[in-house]
Amino acid sequence: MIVRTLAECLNSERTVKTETWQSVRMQLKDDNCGYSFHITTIFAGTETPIHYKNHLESVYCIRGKGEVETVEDGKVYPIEPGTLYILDKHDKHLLRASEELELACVFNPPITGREVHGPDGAYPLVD
Ligand code: 9YT
Repeated sequence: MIVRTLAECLNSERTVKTETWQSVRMQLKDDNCGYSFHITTIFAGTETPIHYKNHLESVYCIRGKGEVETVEDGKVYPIEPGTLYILDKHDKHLLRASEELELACVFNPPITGREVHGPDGAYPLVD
């Protein structure tokens, strides 16, 4: 079994920060489970364009307030504590936080830990 705490992962190479978000990658590919697990903070008042062309992702809101817009159809879905959104179609989306969002995220295939979003909002597929 593997046990980690958010606190110990925070002050380590598992934490990645950009202008609009910070993510703590608590579980990665090298844990050999077929998925990765992240606690992501989206900063208040920001919009992040994202398109995970090579990954499926589930995102559960723990805290905060925001919305996600799917670019193809312009639909806007509110995000509040208890909301889960599932990017089952590699949906291109815009993630907005009106209040700071704390999100629990799962990726399949797992992130290796080195990725930052490319200019197209995607992560490259490692393998
Ligand atoms: C909200 C969201 O897509 N989080 C994904 C994880 C985060 N962007 C990361 O760890 O790179």
